[in-house]
Amino acid sequence: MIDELLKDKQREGSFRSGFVAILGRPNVGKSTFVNQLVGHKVAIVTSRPQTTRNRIQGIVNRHNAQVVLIDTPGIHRAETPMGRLMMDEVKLALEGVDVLAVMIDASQGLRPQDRLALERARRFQLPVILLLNKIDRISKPALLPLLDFCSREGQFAEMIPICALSGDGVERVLDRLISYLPEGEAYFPADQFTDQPERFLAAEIIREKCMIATRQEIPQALAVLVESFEEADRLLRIHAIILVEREGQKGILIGHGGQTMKGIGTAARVELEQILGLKVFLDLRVRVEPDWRGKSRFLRQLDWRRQLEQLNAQE
Ligand SMILES: Nc1nc2c(ncn2[C@@H]2O[C@H](COP(=O)(O)OP(=O)(O)OP(=O)(O)O)[C@@H](O)[C@H]2O)c(=O)[nH]1
Ligand SMILES: [Mg+2]
Repeated sequence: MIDELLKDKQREGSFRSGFVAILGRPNVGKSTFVNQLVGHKVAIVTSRPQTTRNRIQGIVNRHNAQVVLIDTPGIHRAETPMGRLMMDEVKLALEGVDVLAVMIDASQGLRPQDRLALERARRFQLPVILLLNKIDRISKPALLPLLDFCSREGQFAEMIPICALSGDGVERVLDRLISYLPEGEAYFPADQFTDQPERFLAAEIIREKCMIATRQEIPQALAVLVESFEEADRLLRIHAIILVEREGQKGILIGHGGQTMKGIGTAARVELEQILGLKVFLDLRVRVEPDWRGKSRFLRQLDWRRQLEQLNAQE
């Protein structure tokens, strides 16, 4: 039905489509924004910086347009091979996009750490929209001077205050983004909302629950590898390995009498069942892999696009 509507519009020639990359330093709310507009969870969200590690497309369909939002890892000065891989993902996300959106956390103002993202955006001859997120945390009188300051700092096609968490202002952003897209047909069918296969979304949901359950350096030392993902009789069986870097981290993740891991497993299973609409059996194991973030063998294993190629080659 929606497909038919989209096709009608496309025939009329007034339909627009294109790609938008969302850039910004870690933790400003990029993934929250993408999920909010897509209307489905395509990217995990935590209160910790450097949550997103790969570029992820979230597809937004409206009667007059299809907008592919590309969520990216927070831009920072990378110090580990993992960090450098994340910054490579940002680079790849920028290939062939039509518009750029740079997000800042309005409650913290425009910070020196935002400059890396702003500089990156400036290198392209593309319109740049500045999104001032988390306006629920800032008073109205403080917003005007911030807008004024930002307009002197950079040449933005638009500056839009939003609250990605509640959705306040996000449809306006979408309308403005659409206005910069070329006329053209949809790239994806109307029922597809991400390019990330379910198998890897599952790994991400597990990682999110682990990150939420742990503190300090552990959230960033985690990785999740789905070893098998098999559906039979409306039951999805997922076996996954959670990598940590040290024995102590493993102990914390498992918790007293296994309680922490049990909580993680339940939270991940409940959410996966809701997202995938299937009963899920989840088997989680924790493995210590010293310094996996510095080893290219593991980093390759975590690249879902590469993993997908390998899985397809095996078939
Ligand atoms: N108060 C408030 N919090 C927000 C808003 N948007 C996002 N957050 C919170 O900010 C934190 C970071 O959100 P993410 O969406 O993971 O941020 P990100 O920019 O994708 O972070 P990285 O993936 O690490 O680069 C989470 O705790 C969100 O709930 C907002 O509009 N208001
Ligand atoms: Mg993110």
